Amino acid sequence: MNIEVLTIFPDMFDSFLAYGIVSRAIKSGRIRVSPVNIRDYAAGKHRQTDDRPYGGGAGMVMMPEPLAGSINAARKKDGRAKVILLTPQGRPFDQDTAGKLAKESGLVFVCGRYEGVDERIRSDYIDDEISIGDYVLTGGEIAAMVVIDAVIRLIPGVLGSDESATADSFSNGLLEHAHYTRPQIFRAGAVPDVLLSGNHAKIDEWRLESALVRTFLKRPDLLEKKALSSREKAILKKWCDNIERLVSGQDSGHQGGDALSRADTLSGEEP
Ligand code: 4H3
Repeated sequence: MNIEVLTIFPDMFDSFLAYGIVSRAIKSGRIRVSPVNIRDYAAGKHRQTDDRPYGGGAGMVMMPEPLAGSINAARKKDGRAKVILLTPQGRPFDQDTAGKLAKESGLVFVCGRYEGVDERIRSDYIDDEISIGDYVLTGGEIAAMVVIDAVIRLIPGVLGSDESATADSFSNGLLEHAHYTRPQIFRAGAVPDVLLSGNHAKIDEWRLESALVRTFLKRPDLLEKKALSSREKAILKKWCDNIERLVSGQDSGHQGGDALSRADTLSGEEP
């Protein structure tokens, strides 16, 4: 995949492109990322890229000519490339959008600064507007890095075989299960026995239960959107039943029962 990033601060991308999976994907030739200085397409002695807003008011606006020049140059290299503006007014970015963008042959990211880009650029040169969340940044560059990072890890071959498992962490609509590594005891916390058992069916079951419970506690909105499998429903039902048993035990004046500890597989490992 060919990615061009149009920005007045191309050097901001140096460290982003120099490390980890992103750098490896570039070295392997699976992606090419070219930051382009919009100023290279600006005219005049001062190579100005921003100007005062018509109608007055505070702040500056990105001038249309340098943006049009840099977008046209990118389009000339790859006529099929999709041109994306990073803006708080864009479509909310999510894993689903990342997956769709990963199938494109080329992407051009337009990074605004100041109050944003001239409206005629937005209407005539931009294919898609994306927002990484409901907050305002000083420029589109960090938002572009977020989108590029999420997209390239979904391109076939970019993740190694031992990394690729994490690719379906969000695409199954759930948060990931808890993770543990050595040591087996850290402060007061022990690694759950099931993870040491070598029983992979039991481990899969525990991980699905961990993912479901964490999603319920931290992001119930994700469960509402998701079509649950019968296995997933059964796991959540087990938690319901255990809580019901605990509550009805309290109603009949019973003290200190162990209904919740009967939620065997997780028994207190989840927050
Ligand atoms: C994107 C860009 C937030 C997001 C951005 C986001 C500065 C765009 C300026 C730059 C405009 C003001 N802020 N949520 N900021 O994805 O050029 O909007």
